[in-house]
Amino acid sequence: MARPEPKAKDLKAFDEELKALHMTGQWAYEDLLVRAVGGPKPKGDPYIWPWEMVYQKLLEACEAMPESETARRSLLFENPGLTNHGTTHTLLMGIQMIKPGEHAWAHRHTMAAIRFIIQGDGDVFTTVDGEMCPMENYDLILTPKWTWHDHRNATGNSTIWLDALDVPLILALNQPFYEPYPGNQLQPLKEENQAFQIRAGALRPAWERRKSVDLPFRYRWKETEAALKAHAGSAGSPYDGVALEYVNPVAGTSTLPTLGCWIQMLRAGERTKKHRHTSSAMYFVVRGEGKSVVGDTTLEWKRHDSFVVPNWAWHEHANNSKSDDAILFCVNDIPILNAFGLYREEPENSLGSAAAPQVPPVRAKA
Ligand code: 1HN
Repeated sequence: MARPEPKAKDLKAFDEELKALHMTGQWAYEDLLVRAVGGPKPKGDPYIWPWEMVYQKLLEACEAMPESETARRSLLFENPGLTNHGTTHTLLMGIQMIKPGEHAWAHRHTMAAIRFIIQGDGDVFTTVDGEMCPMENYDLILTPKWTWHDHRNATGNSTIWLDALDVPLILALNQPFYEPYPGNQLQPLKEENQAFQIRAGALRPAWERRKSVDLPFRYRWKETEAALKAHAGSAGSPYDGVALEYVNPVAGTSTLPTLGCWIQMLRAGERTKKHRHTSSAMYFVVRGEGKSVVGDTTLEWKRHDSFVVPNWAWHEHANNSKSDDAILFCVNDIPILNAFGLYREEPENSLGSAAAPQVPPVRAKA
């Protein structure tokens, strides 16, 4: 006796059945994979936060937001093209102001942060794990993950700096831990001879094992500017100009495990070639005027503006001046991608347009 033909199952109905059982057939992922031919869509929009607007809002924040224990008077940049909080999908940037006599209480968290000083006189301090770091204009100060940090302004002037953190990444990984400093608002200071800062130079205590990650560190602008000058005659990168990376002073690795910081000089009249990479970047204009073309958007920037370049977006930078250098401070997520071998970079092809992606044949849908 002939066996009955197995009844063909309706795929749509079967998908619904699987869904009710909290399963999905791999075929439902096929669309997602096919859409990834040629790489991701840039996550978020190119966007610029002009300095005059930000500065005005910081002044207003001083009226609206009192000195308040462990909270910070930091205005954070939200990318209009993202649904979660963030300047990019991995990074968060903002500008913070601390008034004369204020101090922001100590706390620590698993989010790593950097400060790039915009207006400081060296008598205001960020204290990191008991080490006082003077805040002078354009210094970079690291507050690595899980280090105690507070900010103290005993001067008569307001101090302003740029904050950049890996908040969106840490939240996406569901790794937030936070602790206000117990009891006292200020962490105690280390003896000077205990400070890490003096252990990271060319002469180091021979009797100690060196700490090599998550270092509290201050990169002085004086030295950064001198390094830029020293490299000014170099070819530099065709895509980023004279770009210097702030490296871990002990291991020579990225600035922090999740954050890469660069200082980039575009010399008078310099215009970079177009490229794209899988990392995202946030920029702060230290000096000069220019423009960055990101995808179809032209961002015209000048001193102290902040802007963002989403990942995998084509972009190029230009210094508008024929006589003066422009300097950009950049924070990127390259270290995150490098940790997993995911960093990719693509130049614009020689014909002046994006290389066409190789599309594999797609199985015909039933
Ligand atoms: C933070 O701890 C600071 O310590 C600044 O100054 C900005 C943004 C998000 C989360 C923590 C600071 C921050 C932050």
